[in-house]
Amino acid sequence: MFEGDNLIKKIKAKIKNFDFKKFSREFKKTSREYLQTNILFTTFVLTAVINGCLLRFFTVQNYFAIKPILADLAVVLMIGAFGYFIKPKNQFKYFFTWTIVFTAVCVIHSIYYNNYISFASLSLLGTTTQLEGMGKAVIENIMEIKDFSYIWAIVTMIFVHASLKKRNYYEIAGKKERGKVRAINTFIAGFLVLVFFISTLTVVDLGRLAKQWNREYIVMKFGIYTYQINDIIASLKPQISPLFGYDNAAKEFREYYEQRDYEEEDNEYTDIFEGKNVIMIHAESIQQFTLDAEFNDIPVAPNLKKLSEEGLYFSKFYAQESVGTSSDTEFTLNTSLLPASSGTVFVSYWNREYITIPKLLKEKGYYAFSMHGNNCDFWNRKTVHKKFGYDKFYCYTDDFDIDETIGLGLSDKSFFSQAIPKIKQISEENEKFYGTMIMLTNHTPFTDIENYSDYEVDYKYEKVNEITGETEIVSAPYMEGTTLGSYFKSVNYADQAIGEFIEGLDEEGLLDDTVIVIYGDHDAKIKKKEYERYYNYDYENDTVKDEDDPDYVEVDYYTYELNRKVPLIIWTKDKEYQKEIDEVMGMYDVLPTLGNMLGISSPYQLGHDIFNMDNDNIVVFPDGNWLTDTMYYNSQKEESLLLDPNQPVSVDYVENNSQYAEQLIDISNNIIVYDLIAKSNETQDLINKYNK
Ligand code: GP9
Ligand code: MN
Repeated sequence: MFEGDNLIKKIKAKIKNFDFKKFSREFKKTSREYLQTNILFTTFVLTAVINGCLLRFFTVQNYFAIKPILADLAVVLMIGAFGYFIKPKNQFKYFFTWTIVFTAVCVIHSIYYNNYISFASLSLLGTTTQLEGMGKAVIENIMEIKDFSYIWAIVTMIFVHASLKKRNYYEIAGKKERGKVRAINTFIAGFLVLVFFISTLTVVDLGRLAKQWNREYIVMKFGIYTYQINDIIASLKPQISPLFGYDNAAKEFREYYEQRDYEEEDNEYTDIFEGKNVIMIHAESIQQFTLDAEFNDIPVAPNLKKLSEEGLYFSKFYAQESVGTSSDTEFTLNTSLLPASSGTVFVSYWNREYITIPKLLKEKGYYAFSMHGNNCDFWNRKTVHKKFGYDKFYCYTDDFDIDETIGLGLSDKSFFSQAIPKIKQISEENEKFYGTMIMLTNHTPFTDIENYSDYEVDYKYEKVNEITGETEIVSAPYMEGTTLGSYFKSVNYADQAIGEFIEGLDEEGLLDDTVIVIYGDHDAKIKKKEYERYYNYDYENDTVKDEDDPDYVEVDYYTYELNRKVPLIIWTKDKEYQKEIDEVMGMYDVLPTLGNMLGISSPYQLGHDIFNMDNDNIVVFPDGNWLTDTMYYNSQKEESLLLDPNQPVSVDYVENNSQYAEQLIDISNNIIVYDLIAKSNETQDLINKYNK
């Protein structure tokens, strides 16, 4: 007989003789004893884990998914374990402090998600002025009762503690509890849950956790607490990560630029604006759909509409911003790179070398300036603009008289009117110039505008008066009193300001040799449900049409995402170039496209000249989503929408584009984190020139 057979026999006998009843009795007894002497700890664990689920319920909506529950449990157990090193009568302080921390994490992310449809990142705390400025927006716009529902955990802990104290629980537990043993056992239990959780992860999951750009995905798979810990580590990354992984990043970077099949050919737009002045109008939060919107036959943005018809109008143009919003757009537009995967370039990676439009134009004898009516240090602009090659940044009280404040700072109308004499002077002192005008008034929460605007967003219609029998005009509130309604008023104001600016420039003769470029910097981050009212208003009953109504327009994830597009207009007074370009295009295509017209390009640009694309452009978003003329791909859910159902695509198409998107995000992020442009031999000569 073999040894193995003997062993199997023994095991079989053991199983046969195993007293299941006794085992289950003992298990029940031990569990009961455990629970009776660990009430506070159990409450702590349960409240934290339930809050993790609740947060996912209100945000990414996978509340019962097992993976994030395991991850939350592991984190809470391992942190909670240390509480057992404290005597029972003092343990409340420890567990309660952590309950407050966990609850705060949920509340903060819940509020943030409401507004940004993403999770907050600590790396944004880098600029305190950022917080000050956003404070108002946060309070006025985005807090909802559900964001505070997590506080039940704190209340429960207080309640449980009070009742335990009353029945002498802590003294009894103090006699029974062997703190160190319990601490170690609990920690091991947490660790085992963690190991089990890790065993369920895929390579993609781990890769995304490390890269941190797909925030929603991380919370969906790893839970909010792991996300938070990961985010703290990631926010230390600017200091730490350049110390690791450089060789790999540099190799990938070299290979990418050596091997990529990229050559911008000349086309009918090449050098058309060579030597002309350029004024870029950074139109805060203007979305493309506002150009076609009207209320009671009065258009919301008549000036922008007119400019779009008189110039080159890119009607499917998308910003590619991440958590750095305005600043990310400035970065992507000026460099044709994507924003940083964690943190923001303007705050954490501004001191790297980038090839920017102002630097490239300065090589051609331009004077470069930027202007903004808000705090000079907001988004660290004062430092960054200098680094990006602007000769001067005109900002707030340093250069403007703050004679009218709307929302976050100087009103756009005052900003533009004060800017004109400055631009006049610049034009007199310099042969040619490149200027960026960063608008401000149309910034969330849009409420201040109600005091300045007489634009109406109600619904006026004719109705027969039942008493007099006469037809009269009546008004239904429609978008009045809603955030989207205030937004339309605010866009109308911004549109007027742009109109006045262009008129003013013309009066000073500043348009004759100048190209005006207007771009929306990102969408207005207005909630989906606001659009439901806009598209489905029943004016007769002042309600929103029912979902069953045949005319009901559904605003789903894809409708919302596709509607985030912003206008891009390239306009000259002579209206020589008029065309609507309706291929999808991203912010990173501006440098290659406009650059071709001005005679500049960056060797590291990741976008393309849209006029060289044959309906095959791809817009890669910093969260890994991508858009082509054929498909919108949601990388968080790994789902997609086919834009033209008659044009099906292959599995390869999706895979190749997803890989391409990841590659661009990686290359770009490596350039940013490891300062690869500065370190590349090729660019050293160029950079020396710029920094003269
Ligand atoms: C702040 C303004 C707005 O000065 O540019 O920035 P945002 O909040 O859109 O990033
Ligand atoms: Mn902005």
